[in-house]
Amino acid sequence: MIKLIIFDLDGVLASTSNEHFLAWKMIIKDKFDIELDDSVEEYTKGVSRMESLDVILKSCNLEKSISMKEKEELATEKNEIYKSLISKINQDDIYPGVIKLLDYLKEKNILIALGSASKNGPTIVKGLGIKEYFDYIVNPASLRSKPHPDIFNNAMDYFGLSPKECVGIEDAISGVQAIKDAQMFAIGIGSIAQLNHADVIYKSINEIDLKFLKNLIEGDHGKIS
Ligand code: B16
Ligand code: MG
Repeated sequence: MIKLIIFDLDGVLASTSNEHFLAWKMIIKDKFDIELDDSVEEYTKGVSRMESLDVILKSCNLEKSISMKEKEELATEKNEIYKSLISKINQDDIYPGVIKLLDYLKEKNILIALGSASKNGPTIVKGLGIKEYFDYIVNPASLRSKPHPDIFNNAMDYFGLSPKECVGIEDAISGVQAIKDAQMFAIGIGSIAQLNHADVIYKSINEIDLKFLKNLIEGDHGKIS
């Protein structure tokens, strides 16, 4: 019996993963005149701001030439750009199907948590107008980033539940790994090629089959679409 669903934010509830990477692209172009390759984006998803920066600097062969102080400045500036890119975020930015799914879970008395690596998570769900749906928002500040399971375990522990009672929904390879390492059921949102460790994969949240979800919630994990 499932009692808690833990949602990732960027790339699951809204397209804010695009703004994260756009902000990185802008700052790397501005500071180093380098065009960041789009293929790097996947490796920045679900990981913290500083870890994303490490991935990016490595992809540009810059990791050895930047001091810790410069890294902190770059990360701060990236966050300022990101915040300006999402400053007008509102209900129109919620992915199709999200509200229908949240309403369905509320109707079924399922607990809802936000399990995002983003320190901007609370501001974003407020801007999207969906903050009231969440029974708990994980504070990622002192937790290890995905692919470590800490963010998902934190939500589970808050409610005193076991992994079998929790489901995680993620768009990132690192996020699916984190859910599986927390020994929870993983719903992947995105491509089968990238998220093949998930227990079930949908192209978008709008495609999650509510009949399947009902079976999952009631304990029948066998019916995978
Ligand atoms: P911030 P998620 C993650 O959010 C993003 O996928 C990742 O690209 C970003 O670096 C991370 O949040 C930290 O975000 O700089 O706002 O603290 O996908 O776990 O919802
Ligand atoms: Mg994400």
